[in-house]
Amino acid sequence: MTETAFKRMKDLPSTHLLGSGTPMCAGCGGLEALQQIYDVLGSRTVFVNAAGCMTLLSVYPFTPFRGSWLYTAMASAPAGAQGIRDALDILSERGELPADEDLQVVVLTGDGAAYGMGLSATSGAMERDLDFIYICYDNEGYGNTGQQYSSATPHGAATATSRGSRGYPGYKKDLFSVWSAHRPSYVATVIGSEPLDLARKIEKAKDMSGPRMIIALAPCPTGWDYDPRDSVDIGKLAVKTGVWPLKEYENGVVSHTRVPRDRPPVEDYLQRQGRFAHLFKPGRNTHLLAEIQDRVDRYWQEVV
Ligand SMILES: Cc1ncc(C[n+]2csc(CCOP(=O)(O)OP(=O)(O)O)c2C)c(N)n1
Ligand code: SF4
Ligand SMILES: [Mg+2]
Repeated sequence: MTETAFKRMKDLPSTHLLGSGTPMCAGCGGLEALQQIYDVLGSRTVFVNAAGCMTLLSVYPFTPFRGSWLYTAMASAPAGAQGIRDALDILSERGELPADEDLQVVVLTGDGAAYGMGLSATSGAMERDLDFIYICYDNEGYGNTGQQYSSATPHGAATATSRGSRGYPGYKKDLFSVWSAHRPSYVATVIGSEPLDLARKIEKAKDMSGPRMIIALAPCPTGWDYDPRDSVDIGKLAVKTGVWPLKEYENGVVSHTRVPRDRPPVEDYLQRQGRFAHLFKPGRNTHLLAEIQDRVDRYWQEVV
């Protein structure tokens, strides 16, 4: 990129994340959420990123962010965040960092890192009451390496490493509860297709201190196998059918920010995605579909 083009990018006022020219898939639900989140957080943010799709946003020495970016090993992003927070605090104590130049430290990882490989480092960071925000964009698989299953993959989904008529035999880990059990300042689920709910939660997190944990379900046309133009519809269906509860944890209390009434059948969500096609063709897997619906129903019976 020429210096003039770089200067022009820096002058653009409309959005904090400069999306043009990024090598992401069309319709990426993770990027959709990140764009909205960054617009609320603003450029006084340093992202600490573990390997995943969003890493492709950064091509050394450039990123599309107005703020800063640090890349870490996959399991270590929260440890990297600790180092940055400590350095900023030391500068501040020495009087070398004016308050209005302090940065919000934000971990950005996929579900492979958040639900699995980086969970130990995250647990430690919450235990130390690290002042940071963690954003997990959850595309329910190891997307960047070809959508192998992760601990966030839903039951029955086909992935590169769970093929066959029943798909993934495991169950999606309840990261919201795992994180909440650490009693951090804040935990919330969001999705880019519900922008007002997302903005309200990120604004709230921005004004708090301590560990603030966000999980954004990230519809992924490439890994979930659907037309990129359907990303917003599929995201909305995840919420309407009750598959993706929108909720928050604060001071030991979990509250739902949207309780879907008259939930359409989960099938309406599953049918739109090639990763669940084996549940419908060549014949309906009635047993598995009923099991998936039953788990969602039981979740909401306990809520209301
Ligand atoms: C220790 C380690 N193991 C494996 C990899 C290879 N790797 C790079 S990106 C990636 C997928 C990460 O999945 P996730 O965190 O869900 O992010 P996504 O790719 O889905 O955005 C993997 C396995 C790595 N970088 N480091
Ligand atoms: S694989 Fe999925 S999460 Fe990764 S860039 Fe493509 S759409 Fe986004
Ligand atoms: Mg992933």
